[in-house]
Amino acid sequence: MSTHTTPENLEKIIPQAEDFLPLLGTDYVELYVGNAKQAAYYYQTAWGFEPIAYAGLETGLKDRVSYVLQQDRIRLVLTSPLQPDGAINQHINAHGDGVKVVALWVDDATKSYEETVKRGAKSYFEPRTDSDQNGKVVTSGIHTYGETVHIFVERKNYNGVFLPGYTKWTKPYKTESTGLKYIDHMVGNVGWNEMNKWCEFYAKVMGFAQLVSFDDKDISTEYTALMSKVMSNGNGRIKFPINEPAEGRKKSQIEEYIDFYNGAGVQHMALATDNIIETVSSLKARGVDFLTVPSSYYDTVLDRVGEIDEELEPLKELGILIDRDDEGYLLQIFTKPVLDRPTMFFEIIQRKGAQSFGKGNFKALFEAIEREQEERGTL
Ligand code: TYF
Ligand code: FE
Repeated sequence: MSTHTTPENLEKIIPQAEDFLPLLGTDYVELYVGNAKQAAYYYQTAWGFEPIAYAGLETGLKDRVSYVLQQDRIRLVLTSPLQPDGAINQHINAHGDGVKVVALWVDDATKSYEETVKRGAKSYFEPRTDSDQNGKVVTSGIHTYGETVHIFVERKNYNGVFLPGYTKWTKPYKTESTGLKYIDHMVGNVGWNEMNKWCEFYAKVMGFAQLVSFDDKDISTEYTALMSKVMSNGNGRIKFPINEPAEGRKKSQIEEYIDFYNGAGVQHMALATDNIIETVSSLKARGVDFLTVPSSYYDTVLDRVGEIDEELEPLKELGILIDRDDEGYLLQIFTKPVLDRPTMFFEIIQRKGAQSFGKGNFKALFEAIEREQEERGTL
């Protein structure tokens, strides 16, 4: 690990006055999927997201449908095409289900567009204003790695359910939340030797700073390797680690992703909880599959991380991993891929002071991923 800067320090290093792209948070994450109705059911039932908004045939759309679900500050949009051809079909054809849009909540979507395009961002769409009886929303978009895009959302003059064009959507049964609060970080996998290019994009075009860097020495197992740098925006609310494959004795998990996703894309979303034991117990009870580490991990973990508030037994039972840095500790666990392709997965994270990413768990985690790769015959 070469540098470690906390979000608090970052605010000092990058004075707000110089932040040309102030980001208020993640506005939503949109996935293009083959069957949005069933994906919405999965995120509602298994993950505890609540139905919020809908757009489709009933609202006048002819070619696509979108469902919006929310849990605390996490908002997901699931979009499917209703006709052959077009950008959504092409995206699904190339990648399978996956994240198309990482939307960022801003105060000024026009300025966000101008400042980033001026610095070299490739335009996805120019600022546009949409309105309905609830007010108006300004959006604009730029491209990032692969076919993924960032949309800037300015909603200060809007009080509708989601965006103009969407109608309120409810279901006759109530979803029990699983205690997920916000998106802690979103990780991109990029191709061979592309990590630095995309980190520079986040630095130069979006004004992000590098928080941490991991090289293949930090994170290689006996077989596979990867490299990773964590980029963060000025106020530390948005953290985007970028991974690239590294040469190892066998196929890197990042290469496996790139092969199956057919290019760069979002690898995992880390969702934060205040009570990881309850959250993971409830996700497991609803059928979400997690990676497991050998029980021997728990024989020595407390020697490594020291005292923690939680009892070790339930953590061991659930397979939750623990790591510590100089600011505190964190608890984390990773799902298996949530799609048929070994592409996207989720991380559940509870931070107890630590602002790092679980470096002490990398080896155990990557070995768990390799066991899955082995079963798939893709190692
Ligand atoms: O986001 C992170 O950096 C951690 C660790 O393929 C990680 O969650 C890094 C790479 C990877 C899986 C997990
Ligand atoms: Fe992560």
